[in-house]
Amino acid sequence: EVWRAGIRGLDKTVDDITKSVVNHVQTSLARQAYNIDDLGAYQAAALSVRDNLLVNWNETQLNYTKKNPKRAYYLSLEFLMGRTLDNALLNLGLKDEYKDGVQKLGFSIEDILDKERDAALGNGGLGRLAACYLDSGSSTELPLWGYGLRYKYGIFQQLISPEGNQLEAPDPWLDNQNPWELPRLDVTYEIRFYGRSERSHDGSGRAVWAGGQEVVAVAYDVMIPGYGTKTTNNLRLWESRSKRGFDLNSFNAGNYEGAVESSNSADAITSVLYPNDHTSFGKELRLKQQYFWTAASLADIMRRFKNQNKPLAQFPDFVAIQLNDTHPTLAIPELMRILIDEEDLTWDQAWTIVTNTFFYTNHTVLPEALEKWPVPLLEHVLPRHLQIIYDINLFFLQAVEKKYPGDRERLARMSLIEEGQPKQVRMAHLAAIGSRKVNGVAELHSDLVRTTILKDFVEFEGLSKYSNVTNGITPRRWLDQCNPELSALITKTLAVDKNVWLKDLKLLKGLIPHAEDADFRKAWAAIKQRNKERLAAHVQSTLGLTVRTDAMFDVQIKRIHEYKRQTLNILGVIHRYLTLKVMTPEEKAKVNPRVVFFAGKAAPAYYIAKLTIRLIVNVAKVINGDPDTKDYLQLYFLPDYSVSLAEVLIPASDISQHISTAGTEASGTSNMKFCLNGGLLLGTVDGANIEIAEEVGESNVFFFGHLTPAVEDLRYQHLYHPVPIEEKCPALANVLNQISSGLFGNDDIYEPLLNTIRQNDYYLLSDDFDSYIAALAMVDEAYQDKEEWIKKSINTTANMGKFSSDRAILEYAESFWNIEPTPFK
Ligand code: 26W
Repeated sequence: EVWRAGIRGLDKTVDDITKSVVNHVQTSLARQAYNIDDLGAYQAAALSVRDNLLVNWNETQLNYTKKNPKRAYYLSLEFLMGRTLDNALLNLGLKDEYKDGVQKLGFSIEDILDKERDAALGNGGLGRLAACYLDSGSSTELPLWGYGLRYKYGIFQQLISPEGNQLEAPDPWLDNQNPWELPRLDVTYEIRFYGRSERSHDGSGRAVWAGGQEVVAVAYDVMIPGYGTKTTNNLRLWESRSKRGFDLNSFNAGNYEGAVESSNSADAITSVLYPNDHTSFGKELRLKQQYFWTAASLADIMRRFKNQNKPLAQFPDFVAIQLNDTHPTLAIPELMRILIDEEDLTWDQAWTIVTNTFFYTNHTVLPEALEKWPVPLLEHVLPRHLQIIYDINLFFLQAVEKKYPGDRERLARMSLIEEGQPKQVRMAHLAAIGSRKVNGVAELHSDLVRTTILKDFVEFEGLSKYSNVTNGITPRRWLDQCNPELSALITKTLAVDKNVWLKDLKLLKGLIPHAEDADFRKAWAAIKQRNKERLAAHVQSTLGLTVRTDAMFDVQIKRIHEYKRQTLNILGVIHRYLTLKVMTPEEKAKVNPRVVFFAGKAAPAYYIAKLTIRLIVNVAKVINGDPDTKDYLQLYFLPDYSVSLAEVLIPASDISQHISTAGTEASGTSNMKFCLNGGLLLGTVDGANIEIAEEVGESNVFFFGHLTPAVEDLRYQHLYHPVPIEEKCPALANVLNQISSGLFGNDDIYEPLLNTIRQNDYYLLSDDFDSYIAALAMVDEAYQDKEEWIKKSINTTANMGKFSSDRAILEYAESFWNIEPTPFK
């Protein structure tokens, strides 16, 4: 109660709340309270909550201005925020009051919450991680700001055609106005593109970047409330606008239209989020997005620093900038440009500042995901930056040459420039040498970064720069908010206030002894059951499909990608179906019914991933319609996966699948969300699965498949000593042949997908299929013993404390950024 009373700004009682909501209906929305619908009620409630956040937000910024601590800035091209209202209410501790308040006005809080559209400014893991880190930054009271882009269209809306094809529709998420953003029309910067790099005429000989096009960046601020604290940090998103300079020449020539018309190209920069993850296309507009955002963010950071009147050499004492993957790497040459061309520092002075300011997190080692920009494109769009990159490269390679004289191959491998037609700039190399620290996102992945893609750099610069911070998730959204009943049971059982354990997640260990208590297990299982019913009700109301709830719920939800191997899962489902088809009624009676859920988007141009969706949808039609099997196996592809859909699916899962080819999934974060909610994990020895098993115990995880060190060899075998699939894995060959023979549609539409396995099978499905099927059988067997299963579920949740994003963000704060919690009364 004390912490809540302390953070209240304006509205304290249910009466205050109803008054403030009605006031917003009448003044902000200009409507009458008696004819307001759920959407109007949502908007008014959101504006009322926003008033409360604003009080804290203002005080937070004032606190920072007064104390002037070192600050960290998280630069991310994606922030996958999801909905805000429920989270804001929980973080403010005002959920019950608002529930009562809107009820007094004749509304249900659930209906109102459901009216909010997701803010889906991200593709998947990397963007959702950024959102969790912001929540944790505020909750641990760190001076941490986010910088990103205010896309007009978020990740596309996914529709599934009757044939099972993914169709993409735009996501105009701002159409109903966004109550959570504050336009800052006074915070603007002019960002240049194209033009030329010249020598100045003032005798100094320094470079001047001139001409080209100028675009205006306008700030929009999003408040990030901490849980149980007043600290409310800021996420600043940039919008591009054309510079509406009035063209007097056109005007005088009688061309009024031409004079007021703005060019589309300026607005285009922040119009849409690129929907690719793990593939880089080298598109000019994407390059412009990256520069526009990093230049605006750096200008803003520099302006804030300069307000303090400190020498530039102290910049790294007040500023740490985290690069979320290589997407913001242009910030490195941009800061060099500012320091050399505008501030007149020497190269060495500038480079010292730069390399003490930036930190780089790598999120993938897949070669197709490593960003490279064609030199001719960079030269055209950012001529001065290309010169700076060449200079960085020159000095760097000179140092390498000094340490390894005559080692030309090493120089070629380490160069920022990859030879070829055209030459390309390797952004991961630039990010690595321009940063103070480089990290991967789980132990195994950080090892792979050190031993594969950045091996030469570790050798040259030393191991201590290359480290690990295992990812985390916020337990506020991913337990308290999405699974309120489980959260309440945990609070009651631990007998501590929920605001204590939600901020010190290791306290969950206190649940371990209760796994032996039959009443507790009963309560635990009943909550899982109600979460399954909640999911079934959601599927019923959104898709009109009836899901049985007395079965095991088996879930795989994530971007559709070959390396994540949804294909392995669907082939496993078909294998199960074929097995059921030949069973006697007696055998079937022993089968444990299973409902398999898939959800996830495929990049619009990713043909094989789209075929996978099509296969899943068509297999579902056959299986769900087959009277022989439908009591034992159901299959659903839920369209338009989103943060909000994940919040319903995750608490309902008994088992979830994280089955990437070993060494390909950097971390995974949904694996953590499932386990925190008492779902067990079926997975490969990859990413954070490994650390989850270390924490919860291997007996509570179902592992299968080859290990990372074997992968390279197996791929070599596939290429040079291929064994026919019939011989190598007859069970898999049979499944593939059944698909080819038309069991799920009588054409050869799936052949290109099946051929990826029959031919070089890069992701090793044929190597892992048998052990996958065996693992599924072990899951079935374990599930038969309900009491044991519930114990596993409880012990899993109890041991997930490590994976709080509070732990992760504090690791960044302490070992990288050197920033400290900065609370205020
Ligand atoms: C240039 C195209 C592009 C776009 C996005 C390449 C790569 C990306 C991201 C780095 C992909 C991504 O989201 N990676 C995921 O990051 C998560 C957070 O660290 C990890 O949990 C996932 O394993 C990783 O795939």
